[in-house]
Amino acid sequence: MAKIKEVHCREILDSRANPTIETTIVLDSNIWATASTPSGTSTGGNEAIELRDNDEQRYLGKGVLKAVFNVEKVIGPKIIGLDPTDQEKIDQIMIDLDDTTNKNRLGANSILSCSIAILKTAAQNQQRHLFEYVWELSSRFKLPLPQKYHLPSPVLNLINGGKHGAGNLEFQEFHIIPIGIKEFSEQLRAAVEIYKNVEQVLIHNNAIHSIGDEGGFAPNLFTNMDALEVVSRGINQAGYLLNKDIYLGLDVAADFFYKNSKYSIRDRTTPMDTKTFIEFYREARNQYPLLLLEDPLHEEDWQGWAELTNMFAVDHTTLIGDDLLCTNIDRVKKAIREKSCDGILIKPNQVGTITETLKVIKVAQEAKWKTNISHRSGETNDSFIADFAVGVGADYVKFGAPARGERVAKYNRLLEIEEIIKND
Ligand code: 2PG
Ligand code: MG
Repeated sequence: MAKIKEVHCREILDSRANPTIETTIVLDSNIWATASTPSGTSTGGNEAIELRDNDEQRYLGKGVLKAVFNVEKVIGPKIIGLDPTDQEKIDQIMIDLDDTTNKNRLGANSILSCSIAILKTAAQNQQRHLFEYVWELSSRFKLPLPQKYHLPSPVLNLINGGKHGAGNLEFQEFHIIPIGIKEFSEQLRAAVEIYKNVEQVLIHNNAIHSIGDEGGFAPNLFTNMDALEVVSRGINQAGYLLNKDIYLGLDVAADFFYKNSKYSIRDRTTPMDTKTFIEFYREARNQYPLLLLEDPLHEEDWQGWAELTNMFAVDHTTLIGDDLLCTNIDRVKKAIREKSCDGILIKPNQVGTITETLKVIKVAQEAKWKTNISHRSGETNDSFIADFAVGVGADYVKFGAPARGERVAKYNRLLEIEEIIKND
């Protein structure tokens, strides 16, 4: 078996003009692969730490030269000579080297770029498709995989608010989920047609303001609920049926507008306590049934989460924990015990290694939760998470709007995987 021969790392840029890192691993068979790490902005309080230089003289403090150093000089020497198929062992070496609970010594960005690059070189060395290799790894980790490969349904973010949009909406993401359409390529086509129609609806209403971080429109509207109305009209205008072909979803990212134990949004004149905000959702669901509802409440509002999950179970709305869970196994186990949600957003950089990510997915799948593999708002053109989602048998993927290079790189890779699977 080939061994790791060289580990290189460099500072590159992400989609928001912030530096991030890219690691290249070379094997003694001269096979090599590169992986880069994304970066979030609406981050949960329990995420692993992304190491930045904080040197105001470079990139306004956002440089990542320390992380580059950690990959090349701290991690590199410890993993050179190792077998790249030994994912768990190598990830554990990095976890031990870091030796903190939140990766704040070496940085989750340093560690994750190595963890993914190792996986990619191993797959490449065996001349396997990346998703096939991830599937094998998932079986090694005893994930309850489906019978055969299937494409996850895309959750596409057409309107951006909160920290991602320069418009006036507090809710962060307004999704369409074309789950009523069978083939992935047709789901993507529908999403594009709806995206263009949503743009027309916004232009017609003089509401277009700008494009948000994830490629969706960032309008000024009277209320957050109006954005769901705009998306519904776009679906209709494009000739698709709401709640038959296309379903709606939200990432509320409620931490953003939670202050002094109250939720303040433009839909109501006064700030709401948890009980009143749950009532708001109760009314909203009659107008707009949702398939997925992510982070509807603050990440420490555990009691409220359990009440909402219970309330929405009858509607088959899945409550997805992102900031609530942070791909963190202890928080996931607590949420399973307390029935706080029934779905999880998976972001490898919230935890820092592939091994830890797979362990979290396993626990979530065993609890019969829905899994949604997600990009970050700051992305690169690395399409790894598309292969990863297929390889772990995920239900959904969330890669943003069907626009902008760093978003479509991932959707386009799923198109390719769909073709590979069909022809097999
Ligand atoms: C989210 C993500 C991705 P960020 O909240 O789900 O859409 O945003 O990467 O900024 O945390
Ligand atoms: Mg989120």
